[in-house]
Amino acid sequence: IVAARFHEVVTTALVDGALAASAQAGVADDDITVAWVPGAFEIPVVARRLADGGTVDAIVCLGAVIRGETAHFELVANEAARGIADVSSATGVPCIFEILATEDLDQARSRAGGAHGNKGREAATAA
Ligand code: INI
Repeated sequence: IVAARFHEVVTTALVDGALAASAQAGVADDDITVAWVPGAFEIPVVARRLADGGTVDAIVCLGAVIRGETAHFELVANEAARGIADVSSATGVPCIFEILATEDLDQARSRAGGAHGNKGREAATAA
């Protein structure tokens, strides 16, 4: 799991969901690594490092990008998506993309253990 600290109230809930789903699927705690990065923009470089290490079967990428009043939102969301897809295709290690991109914090929270489920859980299940 590579998770961004930015909007940590959301991303910790995503990580919790991913860990719970992994445990339910029979994955041992010792077989899971959780790497925290500052923001979604930094997820691809750490995912690449893990993929190149050759010790992981899949990488679950978790983050939350929430629209602000500048183009920064688009840049971060787009580059994270592109970077994660690049890691997958370059290394052959499946990288699950679950970086929430929402208009506001409420929409993000509802997808991190709220009314719309927990996307971290879905990501780990996909992995
Ligand atoms: N990072 C996020 O994970 N989510 C955001 O909403 C966000 N916004 O909007 O600024 C964000 N920015 C930080 C970015 O990911 C990098 O950490 C930063 O630019 C340093 O490279």
